Amino acid sequence: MRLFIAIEIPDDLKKMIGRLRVEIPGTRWVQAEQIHLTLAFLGEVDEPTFELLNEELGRVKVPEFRLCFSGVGGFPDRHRPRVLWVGLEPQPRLQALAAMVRETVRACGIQQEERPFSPHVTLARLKLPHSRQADAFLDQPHKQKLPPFLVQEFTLFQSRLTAQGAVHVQIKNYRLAATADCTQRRKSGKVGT
Ligand code: 3AM
Repeated sequence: MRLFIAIEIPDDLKKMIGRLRVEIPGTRWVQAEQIHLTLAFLGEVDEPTFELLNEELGRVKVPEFRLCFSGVGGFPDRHRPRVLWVGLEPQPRLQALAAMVRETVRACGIQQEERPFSPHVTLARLKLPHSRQADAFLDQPHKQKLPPFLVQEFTLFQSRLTAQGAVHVQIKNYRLAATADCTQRRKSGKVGT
């Protein structure tokens, strides 16, 4: 099974993010329903490792937290973008979650890249590295348009490679630890810390 671990984005936000799409030559946009925030990419995992991983991921306990989107950007950088993304405001609990997830994955014998975790939601992949339209897209202020959301779980996904591209299937959700501040705010209809 080809696996990765990510934070699922609420459906209404996926739709809003999907609407950031513009016409850029040589660009493959991520379909709105597939939009996610990757914590770790695992690649092919055999059945015994999967069983171990499933058990160990259940032990990852970070308190729930709120995520706020920041502006758009490009990898490797905005002047030569191969990937367009929308970033997230710094959130120590997100960094802690990604570090624990990656450590758990490593402890299960699955190699992880050494590059530091750089929180982003991939919007599109570009085959042509430079275009006026990509420049214009990256110059737009998207910051205020996306509301924050509460993260209460993370998800193990299978990525099935098909002729139409990768299809993501949820395998299992892992709950984060509830916090008094988030619970209180949920009751009052506000989004938590
Ligand atoms: O969410 P993003 O776009 O950062 O690029 C793939 C996507 O990340 C990444 O895993 C996420 C879910 O598909 N991915 C795919 N193949 C990869 C690989 N061989 C990979 N990341 C690292 N190494």
